[in-house]
Amino acid sequence: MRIVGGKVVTCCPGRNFVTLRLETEDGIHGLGDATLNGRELAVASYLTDHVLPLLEGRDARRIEDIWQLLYKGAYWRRGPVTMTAIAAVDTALWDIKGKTLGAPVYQLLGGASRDAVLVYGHASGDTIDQTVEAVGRYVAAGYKAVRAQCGVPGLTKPYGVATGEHYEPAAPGLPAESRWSSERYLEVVPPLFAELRSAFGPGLHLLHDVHHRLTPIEAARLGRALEPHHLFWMEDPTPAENQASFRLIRQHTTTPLAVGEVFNSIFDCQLLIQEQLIDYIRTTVVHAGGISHLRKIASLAELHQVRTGSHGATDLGPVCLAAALHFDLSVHNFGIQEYMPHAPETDRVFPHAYSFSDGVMHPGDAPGLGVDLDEVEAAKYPYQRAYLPLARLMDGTMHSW
Ligand code: KDG
Ligand code: MG
Repeated sequence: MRIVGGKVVTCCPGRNFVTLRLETEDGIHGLGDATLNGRELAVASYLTDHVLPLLEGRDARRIEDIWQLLYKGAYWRRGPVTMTAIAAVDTALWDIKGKTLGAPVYQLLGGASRDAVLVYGHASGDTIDQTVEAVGRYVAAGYKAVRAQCGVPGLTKPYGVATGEHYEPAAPGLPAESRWSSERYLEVVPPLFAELRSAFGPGLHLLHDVHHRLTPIEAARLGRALEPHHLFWMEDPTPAENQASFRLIRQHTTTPLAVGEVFNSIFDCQLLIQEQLIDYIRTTVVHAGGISHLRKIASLAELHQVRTGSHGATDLGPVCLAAALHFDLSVHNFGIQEYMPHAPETDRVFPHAYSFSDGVMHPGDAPGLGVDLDEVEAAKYPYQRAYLPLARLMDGTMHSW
């Protein structure tokens, strides 16, 4: 079954998405998400200019071989742009294989390991009281796990606090700048989770994203302060380029740790997993080389009792969400899936079989991934340049956003 063509569709139905569509000689097509927030056109060009010419005429059934061709054959290995492009091809090929065999992708990955996929939603507020109310709305909507982010007095636009109903950090135009103080932040988070635990009792899973802002010793202090409120996880407590820095955090706290949404290969998390420095690995399909590579990460993690907790913010397109759900349903050491519903116009561009109900999701049983791309609808929403914000310390020093 030869690949006879492909194209990259870039659109902005509420936010930017880049989607790869591969065509085979027998008329079956497959989709892959290729969205890299704030750097979308780099991946679109990588695919159009450098990858599609290599795929023409190749056998679409040889998913692993094509993966290795694109990885080893580029000579320049890894990196978010390369790995997002490879992920898009890999995902599209799994979609094609599922459609060809008339089976949902999770059946090809070994079948369901569970009934459905536990997801967590995003609640936030400017104050602790508002955040408690927001978490209450998620509980009322059926969520069994909720991430809570709260405003910090004296800081404008801290990470994760929504201005509307849903949090969307990328904004049209050039990047907005915000100021950051770890000292002020560290005063707010422990009382927030004390309030949440007393309001909702022990049954609700509570999560928090530090978003790479703390030093290892500050993160250790926060983890320890949060221990009485038994979080499901504390995410990205410090930047993880230096994986060994997690040893210090781990020595000082039993709060579970989740890391990896910015990772793009198994080598980014090898030490974190092998030394059991984390509890959840957050790599996801679109940024970590597709379903094929994510399964290898999950297999390494399984050996060390690390579970998966894939990234699932709105900048991961519906094709990635579907692929993540097939992966989550099938992999043995699944932990949780992040879920932020997309805008209604996004859902119109990407009709899909996946569904949410009572705190869990299911990818559906349509052949392949169960997502389509309505190109007529997509054409109504042309790409708009948008960036993630920047963060500086109170004295103006550039910090991690
Ligand atoms: O594009 C960046 C977002 O996906 C990221 O900031 C969201 O940290 C995030 C999360 O945990 O969803
Ligand atoms: Mg995060």
